Amino acid sequence: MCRNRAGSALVTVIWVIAVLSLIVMNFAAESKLQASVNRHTSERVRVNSLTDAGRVVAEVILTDYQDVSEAPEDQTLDDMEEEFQKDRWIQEKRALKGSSVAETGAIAIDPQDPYSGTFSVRIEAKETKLNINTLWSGGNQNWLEIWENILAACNVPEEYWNEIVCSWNDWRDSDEAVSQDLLNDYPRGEGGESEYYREELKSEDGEKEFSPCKPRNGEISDLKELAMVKGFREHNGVFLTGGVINPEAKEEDRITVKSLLSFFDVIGTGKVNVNTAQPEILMVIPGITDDSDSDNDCTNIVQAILDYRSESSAAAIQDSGLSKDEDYGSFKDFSDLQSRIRDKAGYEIGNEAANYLIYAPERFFDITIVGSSAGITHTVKAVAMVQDGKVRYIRWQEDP
Ligand SMILES: [Ca+2]
Repeated sequence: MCRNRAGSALVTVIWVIAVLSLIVMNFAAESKLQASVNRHTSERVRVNSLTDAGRVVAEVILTDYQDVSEAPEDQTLDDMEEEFQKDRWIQEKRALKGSSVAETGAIAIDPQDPYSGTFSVRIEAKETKLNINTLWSGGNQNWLEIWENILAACNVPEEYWNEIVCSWNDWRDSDEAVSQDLLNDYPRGEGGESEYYREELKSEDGEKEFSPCKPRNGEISDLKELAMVKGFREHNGVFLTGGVINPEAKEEDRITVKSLLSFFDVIGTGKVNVNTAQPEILMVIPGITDDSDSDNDCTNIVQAILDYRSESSAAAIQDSGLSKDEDYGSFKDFSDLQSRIRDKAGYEIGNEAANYLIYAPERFFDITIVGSSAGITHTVKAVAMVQDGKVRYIRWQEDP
């Protein structure tokens, strides 16, 4: 009896010790974890302040980039240094004004301290591409012509055209009627509505599977969504990204397409800024593009636009006897564009182009800010609007 009691006391003591040591072990593990959480939190706070710094730089560039002058041709290193001392972001402002894109590269917060972290900023003007949400049967009048121009410019074989355009139209329109033969000059093909997307589908090569989904039946807010759309699903989405559609074919039979995505945006009026858009975008605009009824060559028209809108070609234009003030620089409006290209270069821009062009300085910008410290990266993707010298954000995504 007595022995039994002593035995059970011993068992109790052993249990208490076991429980206590478990608690101690847990406590030790937790404080170790807490230390690592603290470290992570402080790094996190640091990268957040890096992206904050990037946001401030983006706003500094955006607020007055329109006012900077082009760099003088005979600028010396000393001049550049002097400019840089006056305005740290002069190069980025010029780049944004001249080519619609500004990139800072990685900037160290404290160049003396390698652990202080870096941030980088990239700004790209919007309205230099076409808003795809406007290119459907309820949108722009010449939407089919624009699609044909883009598909041709990307070298997409004609057998795919009708299916791509019908599928996009069905994804975008609110009804459930399957589009057919929108581009009836080309081989048949059709779009797809809910019925098509109801089941899991395999891509042509049987590799990629598409989960059941529903067509958007409205505006899309991210171009990535196009990868789900019938027509764009072909050949693993190569029409969107660009590349070879038949890599298995012999080299001479391979077909390379350009990225359709490079023509599109999801924000904007559906018009592009004639003063900043890239030549390949201008070439697909109705009225500028090749027209078989006239002798116009869109390459020449677009070249003339690029020559006239650029201040750096002023010298060449002056050599041709035109006065500097009125003949180069940004186009003010459609009649300015039409008359300068007609009178000075001898090419005709069709009136329909007026529906697709804007002339004012950009208002919308894509901004990407990356902060990086001790292996932790924080990315912000934003869309900003600039009005009356103020920057407002219409979209803000952290670590998208
Ligand atoms: Ca639909």
